[in-house]
Amino acid sequence: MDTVQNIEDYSLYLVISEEYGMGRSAVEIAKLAISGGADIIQMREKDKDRNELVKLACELSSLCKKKRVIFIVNDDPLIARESNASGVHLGQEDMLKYSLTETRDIIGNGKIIGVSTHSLAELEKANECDVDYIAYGPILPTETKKYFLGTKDIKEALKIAKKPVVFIGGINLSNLDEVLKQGAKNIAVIRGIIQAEDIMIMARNFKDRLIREKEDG
Ligand code: TZP
Ligand code: MG
Repeated sequence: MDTVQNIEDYSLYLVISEEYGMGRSAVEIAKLAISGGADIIQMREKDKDRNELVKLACELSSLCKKKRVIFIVNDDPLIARESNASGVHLGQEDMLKYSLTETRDIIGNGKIIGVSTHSLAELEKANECDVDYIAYGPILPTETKKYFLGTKDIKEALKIAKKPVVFIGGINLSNLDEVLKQGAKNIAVIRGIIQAEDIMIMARNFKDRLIREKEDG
């Protein structure tokens, strides 16, 4: 069995959707971001068929394994298992299709389950479930969602969370300080990194800032 791993504080979690990558492939984006210091890569592809998803997940999974980076598959525990990913990330609707019990049965005990939450009530519920981390957001305006919760929720979320929280939504290098000032320890990013001209340097800038926060508090 794989060793149990979970996300550590001050992790940089990159969510990859090729459609936002300005023509760059998910593998290319992942390689650059890992060179820059990304700790976790999630495959979040909404426009691919199952065969394409499995193929890409297997490629990303072996790349991440080589680089000792956590690899998470979005939406589908079966694809996470088929690609030997580190874990799976489920949205609130995904959990209607695969309960957390089924998901655990599919991916196994040594693997990571993360869930999306969009309110403090959802976060409190996730606290009591078999999940390893909780994503919370969108905390800032993002093109992906029609609303945002605001960075003031960060402190509140951390007060009640019993698992690592990853904050997501609209985070970029310019607002990262504000997000960290509110106490965030882990952040997840799509556009702020994958739309950078130089993905490696951008990932490195994010990671350096997280390391500084870890060292200086
Ligand atoms: N869940 C909440 S916000 C979001 C997801 C998947 C999108 C985050 O994308 P970006 O580009 O970092 O705002
Ligand atoms: Mg989903």
